[in-house]
Amino acid sequence: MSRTALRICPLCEATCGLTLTIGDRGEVTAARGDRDDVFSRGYICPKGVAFGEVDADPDRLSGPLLRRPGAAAAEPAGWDEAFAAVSAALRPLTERHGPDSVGVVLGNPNVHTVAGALYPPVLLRTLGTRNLFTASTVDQMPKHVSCGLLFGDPLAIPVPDLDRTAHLLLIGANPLASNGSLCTAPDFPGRLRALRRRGGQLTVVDPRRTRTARLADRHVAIRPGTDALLLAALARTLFAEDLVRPGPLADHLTGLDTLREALAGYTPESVAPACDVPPEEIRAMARELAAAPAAAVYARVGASTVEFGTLTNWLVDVVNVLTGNLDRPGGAMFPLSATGRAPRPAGPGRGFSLGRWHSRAGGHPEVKGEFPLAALAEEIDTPGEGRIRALIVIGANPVLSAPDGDRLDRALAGLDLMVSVDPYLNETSRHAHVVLPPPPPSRSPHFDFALNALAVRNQVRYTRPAVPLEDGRPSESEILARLVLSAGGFRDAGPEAVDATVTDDLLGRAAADPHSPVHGRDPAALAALLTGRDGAERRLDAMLRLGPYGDGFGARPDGLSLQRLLDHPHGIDLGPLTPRLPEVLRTRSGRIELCPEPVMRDLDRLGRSRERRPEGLVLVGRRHLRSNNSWLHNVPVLRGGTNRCTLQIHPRDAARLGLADGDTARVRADGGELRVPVEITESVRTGVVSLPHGWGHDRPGTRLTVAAKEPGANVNQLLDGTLLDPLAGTAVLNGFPVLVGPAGTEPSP
Ligand SMILES: Nc1nc2c(c(=O)[nH]1)N[C@H]1C(S)=C(S)[C@@H](COP(=O)(O)OP(=O)(O)OC[C@H]3O[C@@H](n4cnc5c(=O)[nH]c(N)nc54)[C@H](O)[C@@H]3O)O[C@H]1N2
Ligand SMILES: Nc1nc2c(c(=O)[nH]1)N[C@H]1C(S)=C(S)[C@@H](COP(=O)(O)OP(=O)(O)OC[C@H]3O[C@@H](n4cnc5c(=O)[nH]c(N)nc54)[C@H](O)[C@@H]3O)O[C@H]1N2
Ligand code: SF4
Ligand SMILES: [Mo]
Repeated sequence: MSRTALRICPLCEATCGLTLTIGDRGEVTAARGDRDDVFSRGYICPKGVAFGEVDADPDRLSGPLLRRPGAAAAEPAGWDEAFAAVSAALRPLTERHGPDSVGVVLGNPNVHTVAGALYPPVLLRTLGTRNLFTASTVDQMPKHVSCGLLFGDPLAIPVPDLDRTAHLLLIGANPLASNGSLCTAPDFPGRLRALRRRGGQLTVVDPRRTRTARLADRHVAIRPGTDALLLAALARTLFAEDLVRPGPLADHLTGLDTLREALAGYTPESVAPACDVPPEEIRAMARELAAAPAAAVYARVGASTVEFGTLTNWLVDVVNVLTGNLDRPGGAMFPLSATGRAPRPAGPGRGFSLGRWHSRAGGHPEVKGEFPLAALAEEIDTPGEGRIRALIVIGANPVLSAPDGDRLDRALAGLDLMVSVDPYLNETSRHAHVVLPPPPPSRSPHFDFALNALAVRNQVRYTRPAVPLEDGRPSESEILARLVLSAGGFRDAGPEAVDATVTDDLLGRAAADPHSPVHGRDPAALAALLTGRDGAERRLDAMLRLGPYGDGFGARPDGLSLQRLLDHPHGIDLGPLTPRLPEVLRTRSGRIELCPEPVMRDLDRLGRSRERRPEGLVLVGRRHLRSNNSWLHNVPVLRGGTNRCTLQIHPRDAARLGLADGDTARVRADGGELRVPVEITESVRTGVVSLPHGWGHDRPGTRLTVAAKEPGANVNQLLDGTLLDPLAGTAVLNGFPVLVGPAGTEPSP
């Protein structure tokens, strides 16, 4: 007899509620959209439909792998043996070489797991290392930096109020393939169509004519890497044409006059040649934004992993401010998540600083406590004291996702200890001495600690594991808690001690906080009130109850708690986004700081970039709806069709270079050379070629049976890791120069 179970989809940022059908043996036989889900209302995409296949991939590891001394490859081991091996290797290393000898790498799936939200902070505190690297520096770090500087909090990220806006200017994002990012919106495509239906306008800025661009009223096929110039000219036009209307925001701003002066030179004429966008079109875009009753500018990966990523993201919110659209319905608004910080009186905060310390080998400034992922290899392979000798990798595949995977691949092979928490033996985890595989998604709980803070509607949902764990198999939370123990934190204690310590700490701070609803209460008595089947659930309960909508442990009886969520399996709607200024601000001035000093310094570099006249080809990425970064190529139902690793090129460029459709092209850049099949298409503009990332599954020693059959090429091997946005340490993955030509000839620009 089959049954059904609810499960929030962990495969992208849209967080759709799914209804799974579970067979006798606990296998997922079908997945459909949960029509009663308060947020996703039944929406599902092909990846969600394939949940069962993703879940049951026979290449998923079912138990730990351990490389025993003298053995060439990792072999199956028991859980206790695997954790004992980690402790035995880790402690002598840190005692001898200090805490920074252990590096930590966190990848994208950590924003989609309960464990990834709850345990890495404790692990990092216990290790005491400054060598943290995450996928943020090949992704959204420029947004954290610009929001940190503007609003004083790198996590205060405004999202477009998609359902109420009248005008969306969407830059370097393709939600029809990605389903959205830093903007959690199940059925993003449907929400864009609804915008058009209610008479709103959609403008898309993208060098490719994507499916999203085809939906737009206006598609601007910009030259890659020049969006900051375009936005500077938009802002300048607003000033020049007296269209600046901050409205009520005016009370919460500093730097408006400085900004006007700083941008005065960015006339549409001065940026047009670099952007390849006519000055009149730039003026029209500015006027449309200013005229819309409510408008939002939103930019993502194609405007983040670029040379001026931080400036671009800063200008996005500058334009939102200048048009009065920040923090107003239909504009760009700050979500309020159920596990976020409860609102408190506004006032000056501690601000956000960059470069409080620097990396050992490359001297890179820390950003939000991290170093650039592009600099990981040099921290391992540059000899000397302080070098990374042990690495803990949680849900990351940097050999494919970061620049110069070949160098990182060699560096990983030289580590004294590498631990991977990963379901697959892939390009990165094949180097691990210990692989600790988390259970598949059907056996894991789901709560969106990170993504609810980026959602276009305030809502909260929790799903318990749809299928119980097999006996003896630890949850990912337990795996990470036991890693914390291996790092030496809690003498002889069990994994539950990790959660208890964090919870006691949280409740202790709340009880001491005069703004908290539990101020003055006994933390131990509060702890005794927590419910939940395990430490992770009790932590969730504590966060919900102390959060903005919480029951305050009885202070607000109808407020949220874990039990309330369990009583509402399809979720609880908390309403549309509401204005949060000035409470959300944490700058030292207590205002929006429009002209932060690091940004002002980088403006010169942007200004000078107008003088360059790029002639050769540049490369940009792309995503496919049935793919997800590097790790879904092993699922047969998600492969094939248009989901292929091809070099897209415009017919005119192809003819110029002597390339025919289906030919093998040679692509070369500073970091290396690749051979890939050519796909001639007018969907990329001239001067631009496009190659997706996450491919290159041809390294030996992996267990990716399906992916390895058609491995594709690793686009990031074209990069040598030196091209970074200096403010955010984020790798330039879009808009870098390449040489291209037919196989057997010298490639040319
Ligand atoms: N050229 C180019 N490069 C890019 C990008 C690009 O657009 N162009 N995009 C960048 C972006 S936006 C990102 S976010 C990064 C992503 O970079 P990564 O996070 O390094 O890459 P993923 O492919 O998401 O790899 C995630 C790893 O997690 C494992 N995994 C899957 N599910 C789970 C789970 O439940 N638990 C755990 N512990 N592990 C799991 C997978 O097997 C895989 O090894 O790539 C970046 N790289
Ligand atoms: N199906 C699927 N969904 C995913 C993922 C996936 O791999 N597959 N990955 C997930 C992750 S980790 C993330 S971060 C999100 C990313 O979500 P999105 O940001 O929507 O990602 P992309 O689809 O890569 O869209 C980036 C667009 O930027 C364009 N672009 C490139 N360079 C430039 C430029 O210089 N200027 C402008 N204006 N545009 C440029 C590209 O042509 C591309 O269309 O997607 C998430 N969802
Ligand atoms: S859109 Fe994203 S969250 Fe929704 S079903 Fe597809 S992969 Fe899952
Ligand atoms: Mo990402």
